[in-house]
Amino acid sequence: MALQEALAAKIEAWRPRTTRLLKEFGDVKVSEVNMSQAIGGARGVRCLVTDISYLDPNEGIRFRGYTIPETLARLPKVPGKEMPYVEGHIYLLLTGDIPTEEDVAELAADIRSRTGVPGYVFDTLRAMPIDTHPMTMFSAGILAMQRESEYVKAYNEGLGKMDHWQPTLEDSLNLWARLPELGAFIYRLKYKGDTPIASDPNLDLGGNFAHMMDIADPYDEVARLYFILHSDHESGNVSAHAGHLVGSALSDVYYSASAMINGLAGPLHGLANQEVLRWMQGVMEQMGGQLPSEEKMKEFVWETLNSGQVIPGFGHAVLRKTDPRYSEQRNFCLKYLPDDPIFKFVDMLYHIVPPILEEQGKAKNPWPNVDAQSGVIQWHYGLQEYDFYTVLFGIGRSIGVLSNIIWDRALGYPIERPKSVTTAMLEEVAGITSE
Ligand code: HAX
Repeated sequence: MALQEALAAKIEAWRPRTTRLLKEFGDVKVSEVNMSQAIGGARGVRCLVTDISYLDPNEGIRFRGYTIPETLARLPKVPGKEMPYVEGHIYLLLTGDIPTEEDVAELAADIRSRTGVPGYVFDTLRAMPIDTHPMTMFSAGILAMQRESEYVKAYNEGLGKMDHWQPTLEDSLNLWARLPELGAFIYRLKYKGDTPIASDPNLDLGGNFAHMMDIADPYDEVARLYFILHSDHESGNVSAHAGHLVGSALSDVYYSASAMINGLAGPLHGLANQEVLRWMQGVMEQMGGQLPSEEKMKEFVWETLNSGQVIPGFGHAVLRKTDPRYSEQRNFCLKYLPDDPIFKFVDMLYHIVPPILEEQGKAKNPWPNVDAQSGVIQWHYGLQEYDFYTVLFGIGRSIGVLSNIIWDRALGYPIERPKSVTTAMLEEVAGITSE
C-alpha cells in the first residue's frame, strides 16, 4: 500500500537525524527543571520528542506544521461534503504529507477492509453492568481485543527492533477501523437497548460512524470534524503521554490505547466535555429549564469557584489563548445551529467566564478549551447522553497517540524512565536546613 511505502521512506530519511542528535549532541541541554516543575507535574519541561503536532501557547495546535484551518482546507474532501476524510488526516499525521485523492481512496479502502470487532469483545461488554461508565467499557473493550495484536506475534517470532513499527502500524490500522465500531456499539448497548448497527462497507470512517450511531446528516460531518480536531495535542497531555509511556515498554498498542483512554477519562482532561454539559444542566435545572440572565450566570460561576470546583471547559496547561479547536467548533455552531439554546448558553459563558477567572486570579489561562464547545454540537444532533462524549474524544485521540507510537518504534525510542527525588533531597537543593 502507498501509505506503508511512503512511511518507510520517511522513516529511513528521518532516522539519521535522531541518531546524529544522540551521538554528537547527547550532552547538550534542552531544558532545566526547577522546584515547581518537579513538584508541579513537569509543566513546561521539554523532555518528550514528537514531530506529529506542536502546541504553541498562543497559536494553538499545528498538525505536521498545519494550523487547524489549513488542515481542514487542504485535506481531500469526502465527495459532496465540506469536511475532509478522517483517513486523509491519518495519512497526514503518519507521513507529514497531504495525501492525494488516490492515497486517501486507497487508505480508506484498507481501513474499511479491517472493520469487524470480534464477537467476544461485544460479549465481554454485555457482561458488564449496564450503568458502567462508557469510558470504562471503551477501555475494557480495547483491552479485550488485545489478543488480536499482530505486533505481539511478530515480537514473539523475533522481529528485529528496527522493524517493530510495521506490525505496530498493522495493529493501529486495525484499531482505527474498529474503534468507531466499538464506540457506536457501546452507545447502542447502553442507551438504545442493545440494538447495534452493522458497519457499512461503502462509507468513509466519519460517515460510517454516523451510520452506526443512527444519527442523520450532517452528523457525518460532525464526526469527521470531531475526530480530526481531537486527534493530537503534542505528547505531554495525559492521554498521549499515558499511551506513549505504556508503549515505551513495548506493550502493544491495544495496551497503550486502553491506557490512553483511562487517562482521558479524568475530569481535568477529556471528561471535561461531559462535565461542561453536566454543569450547564445543573444551572438550567435551578433556573427551571430557562436560560439564565447574564447576572444570574455570573452568580453561578462564582458559586462554583467559591465551592472549590473548576469551571469545566476553561483553562489549559499549555494554551494561553482561546483554543482554536474551540473556535473551529464555534464556527460550526454559528453556521449550523446559531439559535440552539445550549449554544447560546455556551456563548454566554465565553463572554462571562474569562473575566471572572481573571478576577479570581488563579487560572493561568482564563480562555475556553476544546471541551467547552464540543458537547453542544453533540447535544444538538440528539446525542444527549453526555457521559458518552469522551468516547468520541478517545476515538479521535487514538489517531495521534498511535501515530506517535509507530514513530517511537521507528526511531527506536527507549523505555521511559524519569528519575524521582525525595522531599528531603529537594530541601537540600533549596538549602533548607533542619533547626
Ligand atoms: N476553573 C477554576 N479554576 C481553575 C481553572 C478553571 N477552569 N483552570 C485553572 N484553575 C485553577 C487551578 O485549579 C489551579 O488552582 P490551585 O492553585 O488552587 O491548584 C490554578 O488555577 C492554576 O492552574 P493552572 O496552572 O492555570 O492550570 P493547570 O495547568 O494546573 O491545569 C487544567 C490545567 C486544564 C487542568 C485546568 O485549567 C482545569 O482544571 N480546567 C477545567 C477542566 C478542563 O476544562 N479540562 C480540560 C482541559 C483541556 C483538555 O485537556 N481536554 O482534554
